[in-house]
Amino acid sequence: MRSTGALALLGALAHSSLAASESLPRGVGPEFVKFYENKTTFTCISNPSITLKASQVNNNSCDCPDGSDEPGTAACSNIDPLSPEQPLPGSVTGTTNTTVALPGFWCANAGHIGSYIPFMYVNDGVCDYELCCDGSDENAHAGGVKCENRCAAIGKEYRRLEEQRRQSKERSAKKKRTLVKEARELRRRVEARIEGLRKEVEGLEIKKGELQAKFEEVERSERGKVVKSDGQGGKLGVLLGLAKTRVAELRNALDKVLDQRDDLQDRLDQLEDILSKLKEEYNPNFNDEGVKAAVKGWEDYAAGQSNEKKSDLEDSDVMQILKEDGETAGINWAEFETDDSSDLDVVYNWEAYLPPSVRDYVHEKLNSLRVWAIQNGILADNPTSTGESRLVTAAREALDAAKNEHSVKTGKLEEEQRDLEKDYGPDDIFRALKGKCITNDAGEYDYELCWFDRTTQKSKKGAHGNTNMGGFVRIDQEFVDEEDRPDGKGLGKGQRMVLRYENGQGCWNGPNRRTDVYLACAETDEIWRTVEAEKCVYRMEVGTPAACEDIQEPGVGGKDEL
Ligand code: MAN
Repeated sequence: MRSTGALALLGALAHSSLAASESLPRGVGPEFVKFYENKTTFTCISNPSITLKASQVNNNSCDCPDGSDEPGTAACSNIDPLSPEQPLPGSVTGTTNTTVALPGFWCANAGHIGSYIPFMYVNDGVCDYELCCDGSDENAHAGGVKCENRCAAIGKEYRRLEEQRRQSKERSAKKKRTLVKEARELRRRVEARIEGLRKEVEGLEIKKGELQAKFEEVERSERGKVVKSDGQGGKLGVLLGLAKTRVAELRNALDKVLDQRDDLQDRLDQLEDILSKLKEEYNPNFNDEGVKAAVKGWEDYAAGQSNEKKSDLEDSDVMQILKEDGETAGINWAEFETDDSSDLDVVYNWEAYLPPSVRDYVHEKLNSLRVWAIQNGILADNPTSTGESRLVTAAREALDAAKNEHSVKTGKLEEEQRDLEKDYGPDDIFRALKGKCITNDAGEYDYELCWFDRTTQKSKKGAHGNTNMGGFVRIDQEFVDEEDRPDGKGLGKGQRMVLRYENGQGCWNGPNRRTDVYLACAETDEIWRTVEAEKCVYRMEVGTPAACEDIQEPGVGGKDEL
């Protein structure tokens, strides 16, 4: 057996009965049959001016410049297009300026698949079963080598494997179709949620407007209620307000009366002074009747004064009353003001015992009920300790709740809209995988890939923990060209999707970790291998049905239905 290399260039051609014809020279491939059918002469394919005798074909001597007279020997192998240094058939060789006519020695491989092998492998004493399972390449038995025809067994095994591959492809394609369906359903759900949220947000905008108007109206009407503006409610509140005002009025009046009294006392003292001086200094020898009567009157008055009883009200008592703090006037008003608990508060406070999940809902419902009941006179309004009427509080809370709900729902709506616009790959397929994780064991570490989320390096040595190798950012396309692997777990050749995961944990003295996840078709999601291509830059090769080609579903559309 030989290594592939140049052999890989060979295109496997369909088996042709023509090529197997006994009448043709050995090694002629099906597409060249027409050049060899004339039995008497042979004309060089690319040099029609040169005609040879039929016996010169396959006589082990290279007579045509294009090598076409030796389709079944290695005589012209120096211009073999299948040898690595040689040009392809139909092209002009650089050195000899000749055109290569044949692609190689044709092995018909009856029972398997016919193919060309390089002329230099013909009769070289090695059985090239990989490409020439019928052993026809060693027809001269050089060195006594005889290659048996193994095409039956090789063909059978090949067909078995081909069938396996076909079935696997079909299963992969089926899984992919399932993923596409799931993705479609997930997208539909996102769209439905967006629709629902849009309506909710619209409704909440209206509700917000209504509650805003209601709040403003309640606030306005509450401001107009004088009795309630002192921060107290109910009958006691009214009484308290009245009593405070009345006491203040009386204190003011008493204060004024005392001032007036002191004023009059001054004037009385002055008059008494004048009269007592008149009594002392008047001349009794002047017989002035008026003066005599005044002195007599004064004497009577002075005698009466000394017998008069003093008032019960001591100045010090009055002063004590006036000295009290103007606000309280000796009464502990606060005792009445701060005790604002009522039966209603018990009702208001029981909400605190509800689980948080239902509390907001119940609160909002109760609030609207309360507002309605207060507005309709069923429930008494009962101001809070902050002095705001319960009606205003309830209206404010209802408005705040609606604002809050509106902003939460708007946020959710925007999030869903962003998600809908995100690139989830062809047919949105990665929607169906998002969030799911797969892991592979790679010696020192386990590597985890969470689709559209993050990649993680998990140290098996307990102390080192997990290392973030990057968060998902986008899908790219890259052309890859890799040798096929016997187990099929490889990227192969072609355009492949690459998921970029970036901005992982910082690398010591280096960049943040990142991962390139290369995808190829496989029946199940599996990390085939993870390598650290350069420090902290990881490359994962991953198989997934999501990267498979579409195959027509058997029995759906196409010729099957005709
Ligand atoms: C850890 C691992 C390695 C990485 C080094 C860089 O050991 O994450 O993959 O190369 O850190 O310091």
